[in-house]
Amino acid sequence: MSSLRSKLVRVAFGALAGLLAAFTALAVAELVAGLVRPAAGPVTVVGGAVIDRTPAPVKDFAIRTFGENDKIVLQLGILAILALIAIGLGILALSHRRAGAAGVLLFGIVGAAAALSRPDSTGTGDVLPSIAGALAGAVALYMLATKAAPVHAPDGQPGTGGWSRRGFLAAAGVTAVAATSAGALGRYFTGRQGQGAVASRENLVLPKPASPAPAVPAGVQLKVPGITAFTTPNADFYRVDTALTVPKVDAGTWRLRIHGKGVTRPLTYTLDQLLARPLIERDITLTCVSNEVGGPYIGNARWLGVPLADLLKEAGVIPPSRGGKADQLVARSVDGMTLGSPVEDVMDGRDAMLAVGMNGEPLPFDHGFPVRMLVPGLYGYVSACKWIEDIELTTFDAYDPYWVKRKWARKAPIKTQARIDTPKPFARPAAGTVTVAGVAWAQHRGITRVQIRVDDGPWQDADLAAQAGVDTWRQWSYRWNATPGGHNLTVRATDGTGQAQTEQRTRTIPDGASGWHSVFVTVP
Ligand SMILES: Nc1nc2c(c(=O)[nH]1)N[C@H]1C(S)=C(S)[C@@H](COP(=O)(O)O)O[C@H]1N2
Ligand SMILES: [Mo]
Repeated sequence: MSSLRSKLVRVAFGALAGLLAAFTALAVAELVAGLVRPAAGPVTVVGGAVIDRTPAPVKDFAIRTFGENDKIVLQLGILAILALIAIGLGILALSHRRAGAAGVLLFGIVGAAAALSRPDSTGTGDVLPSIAGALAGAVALYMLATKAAPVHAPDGQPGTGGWSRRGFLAAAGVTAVAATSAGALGRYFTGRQGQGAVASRENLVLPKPASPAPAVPAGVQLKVPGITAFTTPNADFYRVDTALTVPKVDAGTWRLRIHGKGVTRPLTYTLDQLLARPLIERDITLTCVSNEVGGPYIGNARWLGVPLADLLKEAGVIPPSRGGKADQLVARSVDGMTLGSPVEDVMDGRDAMLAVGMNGEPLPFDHGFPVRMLVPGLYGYVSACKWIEDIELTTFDAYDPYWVKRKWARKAPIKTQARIDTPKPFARPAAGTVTVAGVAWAQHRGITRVQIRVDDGPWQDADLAAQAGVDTWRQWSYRWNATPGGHNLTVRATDGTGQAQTEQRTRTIPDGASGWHSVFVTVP
């Protein structure tokens, strides 16, 4: 056998040893996480730590480019980098076993540090998966590298291809099987913990609202092909959060604590206690501050929930305008996310709520089961805490929540926006009457006017669909007499205070994108 070929085979085996060691490390970490803390799996904590440190423009780019797949892309990226490093360590271990194994251990330390840095870290339990995984991976690499070491002839001369391929492959096989079993067992434990939550959701019967949603006027939904549905089905509702694994909270053990500055009666609620209260049902449109002009991160649902202002009043909270000391309400989720809303907005009579139902069913896990917060008129990151478990009254001076620490605005009311849903950009509608249509929103102020401009022509009033309420988006349409050629269609809205939507384009950071949406079409 040529020695070059035998060298290549050894390098390939080194790479395989490295990959198997990494696989073992991840699988054992998965097993330990499954036993102690599912949210502390190695890829989850490293991914989470990456998200925490991602600069806002990059995060925005990722959301825009990969949309709701951003987290899958991130996890695949982490795994790809890990695989490359593992291959390198495996080849290194062929000549320097100890160094290779030490390299694997180093990754355990990185993983442990990432776990501790997560906002939902609870301490030592979080570092165990990474440390245990790294130890197992280091042992596996050391052992496999030993098997791949040349067998020396009795006279001290390296034997020609004398190391035992068969011995290596047998060890590799045993490692692979053991690691796969550990990983599968870990998945099983994690899954079993989620099952309690799944069952608690399936068994949850939502009470009837004491205050049902006001009847929606018949004309809220235009019959224009291509226009967004007035009510967004749960399965289509946009999702934006930092959670790499969606928290699966058991409704039976869930608690909500209300405490902090000016709270004279700190209280802890169970879900049953909340459900026993008079519930309200409202149509509310939720929007993400990361939504670009014309973007998709907006949805409208019928929410069922507990009026939040009532709970706060019972706890003794007084709004700042009546002398209350706390001006910021910080909501905290089970995964450590923090969101801050003005106490004044929450208590000014709008339908701020702790939602338990979404379009007639318990909240989907993706959207915050068992309870999330909603404040009509505010972007999601300053109001819509999913998987909420704690409400703390404080001040804007005293505390900056998660996104505010990352340069987003402390206060962020939703900006007036209009979006053209049809025709689509670069569509080729036939000459003659073309229906231009879409949605406009200015939550808690309402939409009173939408105008369309063709090229540089005059602004023309669009026809407004019926308005369900000031907290929802409103559909509009415009019959355009399309003439051959390329045309730019631009839309702008006016809110219920009479304020016209600004033309000035801004970025999403720090407090939401502004500017007019336009679409270019060609009439053949
Ligand atoms: N726990 C938690 N709640 C959260 C977030 C999050 O990352 N974690 N993201 C917020 C943001 S930025 C938005 S826009 C809304 C999105 O809610 P949705 O995913 O149900 O559409 O949830 C908010 N609540
Ligand atoms: Mo958001």
